[in-house]
Amino acid sequence: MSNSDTVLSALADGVLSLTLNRPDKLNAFNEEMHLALRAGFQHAHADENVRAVLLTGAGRGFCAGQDLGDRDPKKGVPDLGQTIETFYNPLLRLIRSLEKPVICAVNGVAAGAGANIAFACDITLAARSARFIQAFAKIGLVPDSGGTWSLPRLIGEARAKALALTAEPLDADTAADWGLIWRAVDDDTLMEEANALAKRLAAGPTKGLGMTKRAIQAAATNSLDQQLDLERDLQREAGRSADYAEGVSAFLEKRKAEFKGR
Ligand code: LHQ
Repeated sequence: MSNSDTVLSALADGVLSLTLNRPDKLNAFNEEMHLALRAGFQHAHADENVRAVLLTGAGRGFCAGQDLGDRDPKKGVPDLGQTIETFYNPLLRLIRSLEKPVICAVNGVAAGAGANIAFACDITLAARSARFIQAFAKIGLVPDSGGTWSLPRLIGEARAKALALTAEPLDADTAADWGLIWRAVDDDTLMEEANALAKRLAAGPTKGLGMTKRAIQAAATNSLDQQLDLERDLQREAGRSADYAEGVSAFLEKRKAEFKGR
């Protein structure tokens, strides 16, 4: 994994905690942080000891999107498509294709790509004081990091367009009411709740949870017939897993299941 201190990384109880760590810039992405976060998610893909990921930010912000200091137009016309292709799109694909739960704890403001990365995670909690801002409109850009895909799917076109065109901040409670995130919680309990959730999921039947994630994501583009076929195929695979055998045995023996993630 990366040695950069722009992303703090720790593995405990099957949870890989990745903490964006440029607090003086509200954890805006520079190239080093991009590479470090990517390395963290690549590690999560490769290491079977990682059974859940918890993404959060250090300091008072979650992530303010791209570091605009790195993209000063006075230094020449930039190719932002290249930035997207090189950094954001691979990150989004790593998060969505990871067949393990990704929990996001939004500890403060999430702006631009920072907001849309939070929406791409599987279960997103936010501190009640956090705000989500589609800041792109303020600087003449288009929502990226999957925002134009996830926003209309999660909250419908009317709300998606209003957020994206106005760049008005959305508070955490409303984000939860609208279904953009799972839950808004009191600021001082956010990390406790997020850690407990991540730990619980990391002790779960990882293979089955991963396939559940895959199936729900596939529903965005599948017909009902395709989805029914996918459920059949995934259930066949899940039924062959050691965790299924353990889950059923534990139920019949009236004891707690000890899942191994296999
Ligand atoms: C920042 C940033 C920041 C640098 C706060 N950069 N320093 C993809 C492809 C390529 C290029 C473009 O972008 C993208 C995707 C994107 O993400 S585009 C959207 C980029 N992000 C933004 O436009 C958000 C810019 N930030 C803000 O609007 C505000 O900072 C928010 C609303 C996030 C927070 O406001 P406040 O709570 O009032 O904090 P602040 O503005 O005072 O920021 C604190 C510090 O963080 C400050 O530095 P300073 O040295 O003055 O204390 C800011 O300059 C710095 N900072 N965001 N993106």
